[in-house]
Amino acid sequence: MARIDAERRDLTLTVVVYGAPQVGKTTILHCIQDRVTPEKRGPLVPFGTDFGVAPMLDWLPLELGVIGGWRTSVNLYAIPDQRHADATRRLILADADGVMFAADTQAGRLAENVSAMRSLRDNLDDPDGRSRAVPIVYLYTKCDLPEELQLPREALNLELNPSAHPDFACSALKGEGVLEALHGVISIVMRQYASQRPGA
Ligand SMILES: Nc1nc2c(ncn2[C@@H]2O[C@H](COP(=O)(O)OP(=O)(O)O)[C@@H](O)[C@H]2O)c(=O)[nH]1
Ligand SMILES: [Mg+2]
Repeated sequence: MARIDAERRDLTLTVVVYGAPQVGKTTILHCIQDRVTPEKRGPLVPFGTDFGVAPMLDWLPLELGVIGGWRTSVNLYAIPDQRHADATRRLILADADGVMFAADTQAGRLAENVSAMRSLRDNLDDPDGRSRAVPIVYLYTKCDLPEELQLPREALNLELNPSAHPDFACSALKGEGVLEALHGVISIVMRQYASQRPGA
């Protein structure tokens, strides 16, 4: 949940990029890092690189400036759908104000995307099984690849996004669609906060 300092009007959000291994989560964070002026972001930090496995998470802190009168920062995390990161992802997802679900558009990766979506839902449930409605947007990644390798957006939405949350075609390598998706999820989170704290 967001950390709020009402006196100083500081708001710190947690946004998670979640998805199967190799969908491009770390590349998405690099893409955002490259496009934000250096004084508005920290370094990209990978955590848990021991044991020769992929990092348990990447962390990128961002300063968004003043939004609706609040000085707003974001802790952006990339978390893999991988067993070795189980405890970490539960902890961070429990704190998430918004999620960017990254799904690889390649047809051959559909099963992994579906499995990552299921584990996201499980991990967002609280311990007594109630699901938590966290704002979510979908990033359909690697849209720079040849068309014949990719599933159409409609097919991906049918399998992964039946509730029709906002979706964005993106290429983190080319820098397309990523900032739009980040902006999309933060706008939804900020609208939600404004409606929960009218007049704040
Ligand atoms: N063609 C293409 N390849 C990408 C894109 N984003 C990531 N990749 C590649 O996909 C692989 C996995 O990327 P990475 O960011 O490490 O995935 P992660 O495991 O989800 O963090 C790497 O070889 C990247 O270069 C993209 O937008 N287009
Ligand atoms: Mg990674």
